Amino acid sequence: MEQLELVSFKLCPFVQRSVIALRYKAVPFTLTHIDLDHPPAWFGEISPFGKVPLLKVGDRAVLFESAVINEYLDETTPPRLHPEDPVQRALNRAWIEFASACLADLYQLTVAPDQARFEECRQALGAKLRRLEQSLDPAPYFNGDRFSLADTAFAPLLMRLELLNQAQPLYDPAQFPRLEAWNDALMALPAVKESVIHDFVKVYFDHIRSRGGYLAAHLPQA
Ligand SMILES: N[C@@H](CCC(=O)N[C@@H](CS)C(=O)NCC(=O)O)C(=O)O
Repeated sequence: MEQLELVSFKLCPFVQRSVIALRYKAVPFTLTHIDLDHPPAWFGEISPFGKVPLLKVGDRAVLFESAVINEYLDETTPPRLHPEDPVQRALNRAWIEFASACLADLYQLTVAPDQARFEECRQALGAKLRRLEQSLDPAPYFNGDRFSLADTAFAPLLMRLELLNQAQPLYDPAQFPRLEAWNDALMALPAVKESVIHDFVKVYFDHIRSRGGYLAAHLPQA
């Protein structure tokens, strides 16, 4: 198999999706972190959107977009994580898009400059989480017993939500019992636990603080 190099930013939830897939499949890869505030020149040359993740596949190609990268990984390395049934697979792809929209809301929430904007983002995210809670019944994973690419897409979101909610209440966990149980099942997996840097919480909170938004002032001191 060709060498795989994942180009990453330490806190990126989209990169984390691929790290989880790679670790779950026990596929060897290297991880190259870049600073997105000061990206190296080579990154601009190979990243069409100027975004991570990128997956370098030997000397053959540089793949971009987390959903595409994970589909490639799933087509080339066992075990198969996408469902076999085409309808289920299509639904999984659609919910992966939904997870990306939730991540966008969460990001906006972390950088909201004032309370009004913060509240707006909290409401938008809350509405999506309610939708997710009502539409799905993960038991224990998105598709039941079998861990899937949809789980790799939601795990980074659920991980950040729990961390932030412990620091500054954003929602009432009692209203999201299915998401809570799903999160517990995901966080128990080594592939998920080992998908972030060892000092993730500190680096994540420091990053939010460095953005100086409303949430920054409400996080506990490091
Ligand atoms: N749709 C992309 C989103 C990736 C994304 O937003 N990555 C962020 C980091 S978490 C990024 O590279 N941002 C840099 C920028 O927007 O300039 C994917 O799924 O891969």
